[in-house]
Amino acid sequence: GRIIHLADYRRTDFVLERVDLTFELDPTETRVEARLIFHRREGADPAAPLVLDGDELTLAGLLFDQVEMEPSRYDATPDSLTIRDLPASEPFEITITTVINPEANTQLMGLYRTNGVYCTQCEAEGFRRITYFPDRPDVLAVYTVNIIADKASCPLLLSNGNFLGGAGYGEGKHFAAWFDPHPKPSYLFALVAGDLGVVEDTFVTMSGREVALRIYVEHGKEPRAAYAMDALKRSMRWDEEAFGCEYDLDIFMVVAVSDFNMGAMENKGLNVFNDKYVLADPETATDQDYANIEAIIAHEYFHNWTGNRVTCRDWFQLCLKEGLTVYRDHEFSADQRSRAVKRIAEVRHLKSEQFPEDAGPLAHPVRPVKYREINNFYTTTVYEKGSEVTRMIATLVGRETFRKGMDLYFERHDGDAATIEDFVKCFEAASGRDLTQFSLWYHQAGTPLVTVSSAYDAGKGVLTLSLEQTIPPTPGQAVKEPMHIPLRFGLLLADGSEAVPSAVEGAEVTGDVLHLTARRQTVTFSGIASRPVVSLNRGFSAPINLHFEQAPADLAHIARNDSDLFARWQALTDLALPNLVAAARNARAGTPVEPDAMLADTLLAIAADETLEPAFRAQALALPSESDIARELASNNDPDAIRAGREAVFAFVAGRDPAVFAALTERHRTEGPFAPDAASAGRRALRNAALAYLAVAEGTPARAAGAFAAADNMTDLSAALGVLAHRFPDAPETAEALEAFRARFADNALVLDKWFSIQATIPGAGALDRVKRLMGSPHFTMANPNRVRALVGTFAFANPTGFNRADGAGYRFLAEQILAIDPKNPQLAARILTAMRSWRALEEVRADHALNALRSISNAGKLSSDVADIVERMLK
Ligand code: HT7
Ligand code: ZN
Repeated sequence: GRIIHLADYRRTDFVLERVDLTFELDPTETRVEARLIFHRREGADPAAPLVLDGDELTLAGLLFDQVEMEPSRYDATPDSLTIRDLPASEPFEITITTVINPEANTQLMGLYRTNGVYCTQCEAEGFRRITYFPDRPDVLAVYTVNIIADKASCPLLLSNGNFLGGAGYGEGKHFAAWFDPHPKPSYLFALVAGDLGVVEDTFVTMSGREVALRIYVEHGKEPRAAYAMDALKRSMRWDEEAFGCEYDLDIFMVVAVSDFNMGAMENKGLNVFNDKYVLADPETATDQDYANIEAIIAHEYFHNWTGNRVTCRDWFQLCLKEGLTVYRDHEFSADQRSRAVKRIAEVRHLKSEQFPEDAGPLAHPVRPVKYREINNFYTTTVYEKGSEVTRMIATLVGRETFRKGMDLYFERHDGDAATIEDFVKCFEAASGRDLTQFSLWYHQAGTPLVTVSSAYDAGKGVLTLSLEQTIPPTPGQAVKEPMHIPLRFGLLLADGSEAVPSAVEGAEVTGDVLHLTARRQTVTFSGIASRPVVSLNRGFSAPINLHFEQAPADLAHIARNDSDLFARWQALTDLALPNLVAAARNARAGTPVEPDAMLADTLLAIAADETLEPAFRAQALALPSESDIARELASNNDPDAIRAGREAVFAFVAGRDPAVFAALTERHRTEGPFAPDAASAGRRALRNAALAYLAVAEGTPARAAGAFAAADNMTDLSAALGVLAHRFPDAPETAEALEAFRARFADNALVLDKWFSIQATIPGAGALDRVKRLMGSPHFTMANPNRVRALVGTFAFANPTGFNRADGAGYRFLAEQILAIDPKNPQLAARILTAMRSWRALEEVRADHALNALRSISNAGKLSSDVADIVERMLK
C-alpha cells in the first residue's frame, strides 16, 4: 500500500448533498442501491472526474440522473469508480448498485454476519466495502436508509437516525425506512438486521424531550443488559451536566454482537458493541467487566458530540475525537467512582501500554503526519496519550476555562469536520494563553524524560529545584524541541502539612502547577522554614518519565502523608521499582535477592490503614508488574530474571507479616447480595490482593481453593482461580477448579474467554505447550476475535516468561498464528502482532529469535497491508 501524507490533504471536488440507500439483505448476495446527489464544488476544476472509493466491490449497475450510464464515461475496478463528463455546477444524481456477500466477510469491516445477525462496521474505511463512495470523514451528508429482509429471520431492521416507517414487502419479506437528519460521514453509518431481544427504557433530556433507549442482545440475555442501560442513563445525564451536551434524536440504540474487532462503535444513534462490553451479571462478570462496560458505554455515547456532531477532517485528526472522548470518559468514571483510584488505574494502563509504544519502533505522534494503514493508528498513543494531552489543556487553562473552550468548540464547529488546530484555537481564545509550544505534544512522539534534583539551603530558607527535559528520538523524529510540561507539585513538611513559598523564581507557577517550558530550568522557592519533601507531578499532571532521586525515607513520607492519593501510590511505586530492578539484576547474575524492609513495611502499613479506601490499598499492594520492571530496565531484558526477582520481593512482602493479610481477608467480606458499586468492588479487590500474598506466605493452594469454593460472584471466583493457576499450576486443586469452572460456564462464551486467559497467563516455559493444547480444545475457535484475543493475544501480551521463552518458540508460534489469522482478519492479526513491539529491548539471544520470527512474517509473501505495515515498521 502507498503512504498517505497529511500534507497532501485536499478538499473533494464534489459536494455530496444527500444519500439514499436501499439494502435487499441476503446472506450471500445482498443488493445495495446507493442514490447519491452531488454538485461540483464552487471553484473546483470543471473537468475533474468524480472518483469514488471501493474495496473488493463489483459494480452491478450505474445510472446518471436515473438513466443508465454509457460505459465510456466511467471506469470501475474493485477499489474505485471514476466517472467523467459531469456537470459544471448543477446537482446530479448517481445511482450505484453493488452486490456483496456478508457471509463471506471475515474481516468484520463493511457488512457482515455474526450469529445470524447482519451488522456493519464502517470506521475507518469499511463503507467502501458496501458501495462506491467518497469514503472520507470530511464528506458529510444526510442519509435515508431502506432495509428489505426476510421477516422471519430478521424481524428487526435498524439503521441510524429516527424510524420513518415499515411495512410488508411480499414473499415473507418486510421493509423499514430510517432517516438521520444530522449530516454525517460514512464511517458513522450503521445497519443491523436480525432477531434479537431488547431492553427498553426512556430518558428525558435537559430540555424535556423524551428519548427511547434500546439495548439489543441475543434472546435470553436481556437481564444481563441492565447494568449497561443504567450506565447509559448516567452517561446521558453526566454529559448534560458536565458539558451541556444534550442527545439529539428520538431514539438511541445499542446492539451487542459477539464478533467484533474492537470494543465498540459510535455509529450515529445506533452504537454497535462487542457484547463483552454490554453483558454483565454477578455470576459471570467481574468488577473490572462492570467498570469497562460503564466506561465504554459512556465513551461511545460521548462520541455523539465529540466525534459525530463535530467530526474529523481526515484520519490524521483521529485524536480530535478519540483523545478528547477518552478524556471525557475518564472524567465520567472519576465522577462515578473514586477519582484517585481511577487515576491510578489510568496511569497504570498508560505506562504499561502507551509508554512502551512510545519507546519502540511503532512510536508516532498523537497527531501523525503519515500512515500506510489507518487501522493501525487506533493506538494507545492516539487514544490514551491523546486523552492526557487534553487533560493537560484542562490543567493549563483551569476547569472553568476548559468548559468555556469546549462550549466554543461546539459553537464554532458543530456540523463540521475539524482539525486539532481548530480545537486548540478554542482554548487559546477562551484562556488568552498561547498554546503554540504546548501543541508540540500533538506533534512530537516519545515520552519526555524530566530529570530533577533538589537542594535545600536551611540558612536562607530556599529550596532549589533543577529540572531538565529530554525527549528521546523516535522513528522519523531525531531531534525534538522542548515542550510545555505542566507539573502539579506540593512541598511536604515533616508534619504532613505543606510549605507555602513566599516567592518562586525561575518558572511560571499558577496555583499548584509549575510550568516547565525550557530544556533546563532552575527554580527557587523562598521562605521555606524547614526542608520539604517535594511531591512532583501530582495526579500525573504530565505523561512523562520522571527521574528524581529521592531518598527512600522521603518516598515513604510521601507514600504515607501526601494529600494527593495518586502521589502516594506513585511514591510507593518509586520505592518499589529500584528494589525490583535490583532483584532482577541479581536474579540474572545468580546472586541472592535482598528485598528492602522499608518497602515491605510501608506497603503493610498502607494495607492495614483502615482510614484509606480499600480500592486504593489494593492498588498499593499490586507491585509494579513484570513489564513495568522491563520498562525501567529499558534494555537487555531477561523476562525470567525479572520474574524471579519480582517473585522474591513478593514473597518477602508476603512473609513479612501474614497476619495483616489474613486480617484483610476477614475484615473486608462484602455482606448481602452482590453490588457492582465502586466501594464494594474496592473491598473485593483488597481481599483478593491479600489472598494472593497469603497464598504465597502459606505456600499451599488450600486457601485459594477454599476461596474458589466459597465465591458467590465472578470477581472472587476468577481471582481465586487465578491464584491457583498462577501460583500452584500443578496442584490437583488447580486442575479440579479449572475443570469445574469450564463445566459450569461451558455455554457462556465471555466466561470461557476468562478460562482461556487465566491459563494463557500461567507463567513459565510450559505456557506455550499449554496454549497449543488449549487451541485444540473443542471450545477454541479462530473465527471469534474475542476467543483469539483471550488465548493467543493474552499469551503474547500478558505472559512475559511464557511468551519470551529463551528458545524463541513463543515468537515462532506467534508468527505462525499471525500468518494464519491474517488472510481472514487482518486487523486482528496486526493488533496481536504489536505484542512484539518491544523486541529490541530484549537480551540478545531472545532479540535474535524475535528478529527471525518477524522476518519469517515479512518474507511470507501475501500479507495484508495491516500486517505488512506493522512488521515493516518493527523491523526498520
Ligand atoms: N471509534 C471506534 C473505533 C473502531 C474501529 C476502528 C477500526 C476498526 C474497527 C473499529 N471498531 C471501532 C471505537 C471508539 O473508539 O469509540
Ligand atoms: Zn472512541
